[in-house]
Amino acid sequence: SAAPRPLTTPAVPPTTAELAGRFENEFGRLPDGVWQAPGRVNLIGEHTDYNEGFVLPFAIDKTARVAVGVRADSSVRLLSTYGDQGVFTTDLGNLDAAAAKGWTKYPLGVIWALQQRGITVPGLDLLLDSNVPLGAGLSSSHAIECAVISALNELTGAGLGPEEMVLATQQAENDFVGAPTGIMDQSASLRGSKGHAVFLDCRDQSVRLVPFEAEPAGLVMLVIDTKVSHSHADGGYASRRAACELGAEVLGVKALRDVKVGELEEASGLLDEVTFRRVRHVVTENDRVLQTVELLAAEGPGSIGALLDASHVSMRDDFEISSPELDLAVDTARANGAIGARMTGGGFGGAAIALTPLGAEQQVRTAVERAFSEAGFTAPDIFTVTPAAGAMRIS
Ligand code: GAF
Repeated sequence: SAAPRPLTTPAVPPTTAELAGRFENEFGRLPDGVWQAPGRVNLIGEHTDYNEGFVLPFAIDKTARVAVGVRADSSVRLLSTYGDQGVFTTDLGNLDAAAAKGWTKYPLGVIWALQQRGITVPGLDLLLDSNVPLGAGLSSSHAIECAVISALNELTGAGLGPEEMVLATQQAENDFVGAPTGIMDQSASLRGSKGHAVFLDCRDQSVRLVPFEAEPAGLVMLVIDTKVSHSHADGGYASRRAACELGAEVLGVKALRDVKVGELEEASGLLDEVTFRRVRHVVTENDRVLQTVELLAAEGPGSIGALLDASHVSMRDDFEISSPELDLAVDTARANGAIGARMTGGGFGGAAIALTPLGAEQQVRTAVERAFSEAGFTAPDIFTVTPAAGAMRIS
């Protein structure tokens, strides 16, 4: 079962110049550049990505930044501003996931995935700083991977396009880190755009940027980080994925993307009860993503609350990936004025989002904090997010 996270991120991130200075102190010269990549919130479309379906995440205004300097030898030296861990040193010829400590498996996985593509990666020194909350379901690991692959794509001259970078980071996660995740998170981080959500068709990676701004609609997007860690390398995520694959196989389709809502009744007779509920979540969730995109265009953010709510219920009851903390966050936010709320990300902990009228923000915050305290849960971290730019070089 989930445990509270040990690490917290510093309240005030260092400036880019301070990061370069810290790099120089540690590694004896300035970095060749600094790259950043954001975490993400998924507005809607959960566990649909590996079913070749639709997702609607947005990049958030919290980022991982990496200062990187190329070395003349084949050493890889990794350090983070989290502080206590010191420099982790390994060699390009000896990339070993089992030996990687903590976050270092993410940059090492990216290097490995590039090598798998025949790209020659040089030895390097790397300093990481991130203010994406760790293990909160906001894609802190993909933010690191996307910052690293952006840096290495440029430093090696590999010239990969965003679709190939997405697949390389997915391979790093799947085959190096050991988490059988899809392509949503890195797509949001690499392809996000300020003021937009990323409407992604996971079958062909086509993207449409959908304007999404809460504030002009008198709303704010609150993130309620339950502080309960999750890991996609644990069994829950993999077992949900396996159930989806079984469902697709029994129903005779390439992926659950190919099943329509109107076909669910017939499917119920072919599947065992649990697999049917997993399938129903994915099929209805895909439909909700399409409805959300249409409603946003027609009526704006104030119109999507009921779809967010329905998504949460589906994850809670059919896909069974919520948690008592997430349910309490969602229910309390709704009871205190949020127009829609759902858990976001892979589940089993992490964060919920609550689309909230500006005038109700304080009431929602206070009510959720009180409810958590009364339930004996760890105090949540509640903050606002806005859709922000995707990965880029910043120095
Ligand atoms: C995690 C995974 F990394 C994504 O690929 C996606 O499956 C998500 O969980 C659930 O929607 O963030």
